[in-house]
Amino acid sequence: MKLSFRWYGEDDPVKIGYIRQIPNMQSIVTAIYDVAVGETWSRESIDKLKNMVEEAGLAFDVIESVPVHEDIKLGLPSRQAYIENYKENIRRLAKAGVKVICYNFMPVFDWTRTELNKELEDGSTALIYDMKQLEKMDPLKGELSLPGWDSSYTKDELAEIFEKYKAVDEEKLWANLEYFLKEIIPVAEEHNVLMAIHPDDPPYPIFGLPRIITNEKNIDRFLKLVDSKHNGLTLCTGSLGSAHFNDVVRMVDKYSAMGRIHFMHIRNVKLLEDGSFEESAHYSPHGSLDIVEIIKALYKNKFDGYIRPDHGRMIWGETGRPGYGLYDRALGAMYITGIWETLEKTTSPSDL
Ligand code: CS2
Ligand code: MN
Repeated sequence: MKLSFRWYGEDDPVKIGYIRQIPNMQSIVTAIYDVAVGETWSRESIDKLKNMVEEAGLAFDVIESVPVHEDIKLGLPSRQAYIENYKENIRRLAKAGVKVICYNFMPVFDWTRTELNKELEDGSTALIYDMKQLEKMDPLKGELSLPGWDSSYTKDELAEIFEKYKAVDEEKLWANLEYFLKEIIPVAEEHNVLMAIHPDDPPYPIFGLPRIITNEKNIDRFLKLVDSKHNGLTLCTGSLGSAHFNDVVRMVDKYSAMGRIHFMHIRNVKLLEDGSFEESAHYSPHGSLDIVEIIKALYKNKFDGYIRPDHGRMIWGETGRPGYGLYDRALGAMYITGIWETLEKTTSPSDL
């Protein structure tokens, strides 16, 4: 496995030099943030980013994300131009040495939470998702906006997009995803880039919009749409693990054995009975996921892709981007490394 860390570029309050100081850290996971969704990324800005990462002594080999334009998800005639741009981004990133591109296919909204600073028992704060709160949320009204969302839409534009999604049910979304994959995966194959779709977070429809990368049955279907290693997964334990119906250890074992996981997001969540959840420390006893069993499954299958600690809590008075402070993610990185080192020193993959 190769340990990596998400960095939001020069404006990130977490300095890249600090990331470098985390033991065993190898790669930076980043993106170009000042280009509108669907446009091409300039070669100059890709090279500039690559240089910053490499000057810090880290590798520039994972991009999260190259976002997918809404017209592609909606299957509109205008999608073709955006797909061509997407292919061009794959080519340009491959040329800069990128090995894995993470993306998602969630209509309109990326990860969704109901509170970003919930104080936990120990005084740390975390992102939470409360079922009852969510039922009361209406993204078309009020000022609601989350850091994972594309904030470039006005309320009127958002209302228009919702209107367009009325014609897109789950089957239509599958068809649009298949069309997209059949266009881009051959380009990824040619340039030796591994595409890695991120599951929907949380893994079920919200606000009446369809979501399909949600459970084992659907991920099986996804992998068959284009049966190529280059059509792979970002397996986000926290996203899949925030629903009772997903057995995350089983999914990690199954898909890593198939060689289809290229990128792991390791996050723990405390899942409550009604489906609400709190993001927790990575340490297994603090959440509902058994991180040791998850890493064992990867080790057993000789996983050699990238792992990054996903969202962390805010601890030790840190302020910053929700979920993306330095300290708790650094603790997560060391926890992952510690489990991996223990396995390497005590266990052979074939014993598992
Ligand atoms: C990330 C996602 O912060 C997160 O939870 O895992 O925002 C992720 O970057 C996207 O869904 C991938 O396209
Ligand atoms: Mn994730």
